[in-house]
Amino acid sequence: MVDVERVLDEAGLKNPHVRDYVAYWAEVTGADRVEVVSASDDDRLLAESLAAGELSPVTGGRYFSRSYAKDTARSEERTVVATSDEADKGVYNNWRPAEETVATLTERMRGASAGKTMYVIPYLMAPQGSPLEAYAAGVELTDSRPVVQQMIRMARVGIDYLNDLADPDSFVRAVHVTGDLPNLGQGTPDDQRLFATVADRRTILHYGSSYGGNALLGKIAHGLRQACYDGKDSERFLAEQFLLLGITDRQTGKKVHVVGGFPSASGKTNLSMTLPPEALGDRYYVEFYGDDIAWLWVGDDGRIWAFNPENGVFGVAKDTNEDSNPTAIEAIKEGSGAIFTNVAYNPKTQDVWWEGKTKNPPEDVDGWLDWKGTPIADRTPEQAGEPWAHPNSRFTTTIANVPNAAEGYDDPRGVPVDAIIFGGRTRDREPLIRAITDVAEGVYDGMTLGAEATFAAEGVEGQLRYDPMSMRPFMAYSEGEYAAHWLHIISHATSQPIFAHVNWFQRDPEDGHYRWPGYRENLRALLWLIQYRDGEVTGVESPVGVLPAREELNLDGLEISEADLDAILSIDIDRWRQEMGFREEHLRQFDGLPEEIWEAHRRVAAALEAAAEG
Ligand code: OXD
Ligand code: MN
Repeated sequence: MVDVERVLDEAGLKNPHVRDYVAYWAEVTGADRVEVVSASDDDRLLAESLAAGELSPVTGGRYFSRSYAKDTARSEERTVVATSDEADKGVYNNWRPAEETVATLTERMRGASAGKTMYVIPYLMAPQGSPLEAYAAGVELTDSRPVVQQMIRMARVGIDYLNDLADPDSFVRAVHVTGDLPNLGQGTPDDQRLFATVADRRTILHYGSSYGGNALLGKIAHGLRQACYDGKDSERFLAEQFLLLGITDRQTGKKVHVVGGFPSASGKTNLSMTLPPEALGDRYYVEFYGDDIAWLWVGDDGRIWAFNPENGVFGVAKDTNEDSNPTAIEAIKEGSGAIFTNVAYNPKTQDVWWEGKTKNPPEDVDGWLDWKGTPIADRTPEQAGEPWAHPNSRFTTTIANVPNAAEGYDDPRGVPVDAIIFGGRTRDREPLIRAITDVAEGVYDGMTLGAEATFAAEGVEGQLRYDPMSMRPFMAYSEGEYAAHWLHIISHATSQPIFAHVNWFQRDPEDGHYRWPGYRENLRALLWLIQYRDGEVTGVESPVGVLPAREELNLDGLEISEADLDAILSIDIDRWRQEMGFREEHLRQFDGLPEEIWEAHRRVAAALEAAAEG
């Protein structure tokens, strides 16, 4: 038996509730050792992991890790939200009763950390001193040392965050047990993995994975799922899978902040870290606050305020390069301490590579191993086309490494939000940007957000996979109540942000080329939005919002054809009418959707019918 009391005394961990919690789970999991960690332990833990072969060195003080081959992504089917109130059941949250979920997980975790160390990670998902601090503290217990290193990059980690809580019992209890990965039946009917947020007990129990998205409990389980629940329960805030960025106009001195939700693979990380287009670089300065999570609340001044609860970036490596995201490349360069997971690795040169890092893979394949550890040189001709890196391979780095990180990213007051944008991935219907000033219509737009199914097999051609507010995998309670809570929070603001829907992905049906160049140029759409909000331009009314008049969009230094510009600054009424039918079906799934949302839907539908009649 570990002498938990002694370990906690030695670590100076005084909070009695935390002590009881650690002692309880040390006993259940049967860990051989308990160790309390802080960010200052990073170097020592890295050295231990290198010695143990859990990490491999990458040039310039960076690291590589490879996870078990069947454990490389979040598992949405195995992820549940549990509470004691069945009314919390939604369409997407895989609701389960709290009691039996805790019992099942306690049994799975029993003795499962035998022989291992249980690390105690006190963390805060907020800048210290923020008005939402009561919802931000947590303690993750994990039996994986690489999870500790990732948490140190992704959250504020240290014992002081726990000893000085206003309410010493108000911390999230987050337990991560890896389990015997080769024997968990991943993807079979007897899958043993289970990832539960027991939201009304503020307890997170994740069993059966060491992949970051399942194992870094501060990020997705606490920062999104638990906080989504707490925000509603307290009626104080929204926790969303949103980026947060700032744009400063050096000419006028005006600074604005934008938050935005984008379904996976719709360019959220790239936009969050964007630089201004080359030709506008002297005038505008873009600052990074966060790429994945924002908590939003109404400030004393009646505006919506936001911060990013994270302290790092857990980004998808694929297609990250000097053109798509130069700031990310800078944030993971030598000296950054970045950790790469499931990329291709070369132990001889201590280099890493992923698809899209450079146009072609390294020419000299000597030493290169694919993400499974198989030498590239040994590939058969049939295997030649297989990716070197896993498509969900990742980099983990702290925000302080991002070159355009905002000076105020750590400010506990957060920043005022000027615009809330939603962005899908749509080839033919969504214009470049449409502004929405009505709050209910803005929330309605978020509830009908989606991305085109990537393969025809995933859905009907032209029909979206809906992902309300980009929260589909993180929704903690029912969608109807979720929409009501949004309306409640936003309409309490006396000065409301403008909403908009953006789409960088329209294509020419003839040859398939993207009509808009994307990446840095996307800032042009946001600049128009702010001008529209400030009454500097009038835009063009449409049934689905206000579009930029072409002369209003700043196109300095951009080459784009007239045909492409026409297409992205107009709407296809017939495709929109078809979409309204899909939306109706989608919204009907949700019990208790507020009448304001249905009214918004009917208003848009009626405007489209009127436009069709001409
Ligand atoms: C995600 C992530 O899976 O941010 O959404 O990692
Ligand atoms: Mn995410």
